[in-house]
Amino acid sequence: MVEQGLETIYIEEETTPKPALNEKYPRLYGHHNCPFVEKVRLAFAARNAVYQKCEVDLGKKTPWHLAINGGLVPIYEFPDGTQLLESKILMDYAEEAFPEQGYSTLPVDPVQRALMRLAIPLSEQLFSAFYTMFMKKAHDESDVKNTKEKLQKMEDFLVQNHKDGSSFALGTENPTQLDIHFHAPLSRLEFFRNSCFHDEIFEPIGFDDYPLCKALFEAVQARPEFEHALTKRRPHQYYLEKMKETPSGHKVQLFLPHVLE
Ligand SMILES: N[C@@H](CCC(=O)N[C@@H](CS)C(=O)NCC(=O)O)C(=O)O
Repeated sequence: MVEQGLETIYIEEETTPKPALNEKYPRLYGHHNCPFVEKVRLAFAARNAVYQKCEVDLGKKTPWHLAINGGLVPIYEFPDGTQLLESKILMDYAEEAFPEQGYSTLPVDPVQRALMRLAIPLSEQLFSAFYTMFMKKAHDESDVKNTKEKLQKMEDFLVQNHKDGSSFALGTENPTQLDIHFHAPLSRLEFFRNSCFHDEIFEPIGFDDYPLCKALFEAVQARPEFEHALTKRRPHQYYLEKMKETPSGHKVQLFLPHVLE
């Protein structure tokens, strides 16, 4: 058997067999553009943890992937075949498995940790608000209003917790899990800028009117340890272009190969 290292594997066809277990390193099955997988990559990057990437075409799911968890990513697989699912579980795993490496993405103070967990749903609410706009593709005032309200809630949280010298949500030196969660919808909003959805989504929402949200996005993007873990603008915009050609109400599954870094 050929020894597997850290080279990225691509699963591009429904008939592609499951790759042999990597005997040396864990493997993250994912997709470059998936925000849940991105969160896991960032949490692992903060802990300087090494794994092999396996990029999956979610429009051409293999039977073995469907059998694992219905065809979702992320999946984290150990050399012995044990698999862990769910992005939040994996973010905590990264934190607990590598305590001596990199930095912690949890605030030290338990009150701040609790605040962080209370605030995570703000990112999920923002995501679903603009995803609704994006799925409909038609301009709808109530969707714009809803998205702006959710963005304002995030901005208010950032104002309340702001500390001079930090653009992160809890005023920390390094990003926390909350920054990783907030960054996911904020980056997808920012990536509408100058995209094929600029006029329909970016302009009416007015992302630039939420300065602390924007500063958080920029601070996460500027971290050198995240450089190879972040979803890049151009691959995301390929997906937006495909979405633009698709009838309203229809989803585009994250595809391969030309969306890659
Ligand atoms: N609760 C899961 C959600 C993961 C998820 O929805 N991933 C999307 C890609 S962004 C997916 O795998 N979609 C495939 C599908 O819906 O069939 C997590 O947090 O890990």
